[in-house]
Amino acid sequence: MKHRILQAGRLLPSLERRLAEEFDLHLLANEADPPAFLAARGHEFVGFVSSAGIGASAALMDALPNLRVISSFGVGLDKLDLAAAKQRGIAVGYTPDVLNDCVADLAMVLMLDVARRASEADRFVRRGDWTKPGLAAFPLGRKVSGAKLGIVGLGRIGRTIAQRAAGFEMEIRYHSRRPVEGVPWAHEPSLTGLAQWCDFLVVITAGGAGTRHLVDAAVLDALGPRGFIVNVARGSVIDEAALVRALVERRIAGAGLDVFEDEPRVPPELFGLDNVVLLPHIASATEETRQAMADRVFDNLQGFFREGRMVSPAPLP
Ligand code: NAP
Ligand code: 8YV
Repeated sequence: MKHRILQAGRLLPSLERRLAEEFDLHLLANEADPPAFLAARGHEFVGFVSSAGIGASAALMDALPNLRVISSFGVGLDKLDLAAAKQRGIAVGYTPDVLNDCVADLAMVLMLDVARRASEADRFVRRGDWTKPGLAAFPLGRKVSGAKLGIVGLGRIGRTIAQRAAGFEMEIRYHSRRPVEGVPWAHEPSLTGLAQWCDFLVVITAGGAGTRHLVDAAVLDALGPRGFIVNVARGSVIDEAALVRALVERRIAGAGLDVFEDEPRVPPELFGLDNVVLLPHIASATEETRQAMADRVFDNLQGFFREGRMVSPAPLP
């Protein structure tokens, strides 16, 4: 008999097909009244497939009283209540490592784009400004190669960003709660100190309560009018209201943002600023990486039911 699995949201069609072949899959997205469905049929499910963006709350777990495993599409666990899962004996799988390359690549994209004004220059050309007689020349950008890079969070992705930045001959330091052993980059115990030192501050910590507004007005002021910030972690890690103020008042040089506090809502004050690059949370969004993430979601679930262990079990508190 096939295990009965509930899926939240929609995933890659190829993953949904594989899940439907292996399991008795039900899509919560097809239900007109999900809470009523969960109340009536929640007891049927032993597995739950979710994503970093949706997560799983304690209330959801309560609505699935026979749940044994959650397999999440993504590495971020900030929306998944790990303590509640542990308390209920529910195993959790996620997709670390397979997305390191693409998230790190996108951090470089944002750094280069905002500093070299690439998106702004593209708008300049499309508007026809390049051909307008008498118009001032396009403004100069800032050099990335050889600049000082501060990385906030030297985990799997942070390290991958550092490796790429080393290829740009950047001087690299990082901030995290503990120094990381065996890396050639200097640990900076004070985030404000790191911001003061660097030209580019790239944020790639975990999200959640522990890092909420880690980058606040004081850190932005330390970064200063020559400093750029890039966020590929979670919107919650930066005090977004303080960031908007700092950008509007030109107290920092610019920002490259893939993530926001209340996605998909982006503060409208940012739309008119040329020194800001805004992306719709696409750091892992390549065909190759999303397929690798999909494979890991499937392998975690299949591994749990066939062998009692997942390829990538999430660390439970
Ligand atoms: P990871 O290996 O667990 O690294 C997380 C890093 O954050 C660690 O170095 C950790 O170091 C640091 N950290 C945690 N709490 C901190 C704090 N309070 N202050 C300073 N540093 C802190 O995770 P990862 O795989 O690199 O992924 C990082 C995050 O990227 C994910 O959790 C996810 O939210 C985000 N992400 C975003 C996208 C996207 O599409 N934009 C894609 C993938 C991942 P210490 O514990 O030593 O402090
Ligand atoms: C996800 C992400 O693809 O992995 C994460 O934590 O933020 C992205 O890679 C996205 O959230 C889809 O759920």
